[in-house]
Amino acid sequence: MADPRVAIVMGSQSDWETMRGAQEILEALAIPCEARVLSAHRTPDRLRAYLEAAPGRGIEVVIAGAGGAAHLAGVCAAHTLLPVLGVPIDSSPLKGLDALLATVQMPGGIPVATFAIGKAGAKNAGLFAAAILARADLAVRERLAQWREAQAAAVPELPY
Ligand code: RP5
Repeated sequence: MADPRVAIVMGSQSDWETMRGAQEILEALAIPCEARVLSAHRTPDRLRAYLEAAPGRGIEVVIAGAGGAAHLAGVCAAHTLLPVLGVPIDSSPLKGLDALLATVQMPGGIPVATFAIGKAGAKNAGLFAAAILARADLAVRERLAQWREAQAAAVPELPY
């Protein structure tokens, strides 16, 4: 298998059901990726070591999904210059609104690109990672264009 170009990290195994949406889209676009459970508060040392090694392993984009007081994406961004795409997860009693605010409201200086709460956010983060790679990778750009065309073709014109 090719070396992963996109890292999908999440705070808990319970986030996988949502974050697999990012993996599915990257697989559909033939972009190698890997998924890891790395918590900003439960496994901070493991998270830091992973991020520090990521660029040297060929990782170009980090997708970070977390719920609750979701500091994972911000902590990822603090430890790497790679673009970090944050996905708020609706795993808490506040149904992801807490995670959305925690992820999107980064103080100036350490940016996190924040996506929609839940599965749509995970899917779009995967597509956005592909768009980043497509800037310098013609083959990815062509596959992304084909994917968009197929999506458009699958939308019926009539509502009934
Ligand atoms: C966050 O707490 C995780 O990202 C997850 O969304 C949430 C709940 O985690 P578990 O208690 O299910 O492990 O850190």
